[in-house]
Amino acid sequence: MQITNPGSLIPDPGSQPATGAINALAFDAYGTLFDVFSVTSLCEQMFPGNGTTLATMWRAKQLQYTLLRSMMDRYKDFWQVTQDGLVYAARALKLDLDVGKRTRLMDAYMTLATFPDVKPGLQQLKAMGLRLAVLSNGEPRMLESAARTAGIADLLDAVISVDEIQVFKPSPRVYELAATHLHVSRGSIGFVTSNNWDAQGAVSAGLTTFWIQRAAAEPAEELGYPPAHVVRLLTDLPNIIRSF
Ligand code: LAC
Repeated sequence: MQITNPGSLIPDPGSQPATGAINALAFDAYGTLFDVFSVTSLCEQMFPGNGTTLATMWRAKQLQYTLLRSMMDRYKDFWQVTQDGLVYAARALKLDLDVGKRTRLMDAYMTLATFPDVKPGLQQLKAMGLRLAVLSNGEPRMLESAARTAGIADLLDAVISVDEIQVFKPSPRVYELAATHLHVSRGSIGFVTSNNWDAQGAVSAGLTTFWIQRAAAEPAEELGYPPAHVVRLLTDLPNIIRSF
């Protein structure tokens, strides 16, 4: 017997699972549907010359804190982790983040801009009869607010947050939630994300996965579970799904 994934308790899918019809799609939120860097202009307005650096470090710290907290088994929700990342980034850059500025920047996270392909892509997929959901690290109120602002709330059958299991992606437990909430078999779900580490987490957990490579120059992560399906836009998905 060949041991393909020593040390892991989850079965190794080896490559993408055999694909049948896709009946439901679960989407990552931040970076996939909502543009986390739409806060950059507000960062720049508050801290001229530092907007891009602050927004970039803020996002990096936010993600790092999700990973650290999952490893420490010390969950705090994504709102808190996002705020902690902002406070750290401002301190590291020696920026004076008073309570008023912190509140305005955090509020901006509730109403992030949506990528232009998102609404038309979701509309086309919905018209094909697919069940659609968000599956995100986000805290439920943050996700619902961003979805409402984007005008996509009515297109979604479920907004699934890691909050109910108190562990962040890429824990395999998170990817299990999609089948449970959408009442479909795991094999008929497609997971869609622009975060390559998230895509590899989903492949490792056994999901058929689509990577939206939003930046052409972005390389795939070296994690060993590359998604087989790579697209540039949400609107590329209907044709691919039809071919399954
Ligand atoms: C999310 C982050 C990982 O929405 O983008 O889950």
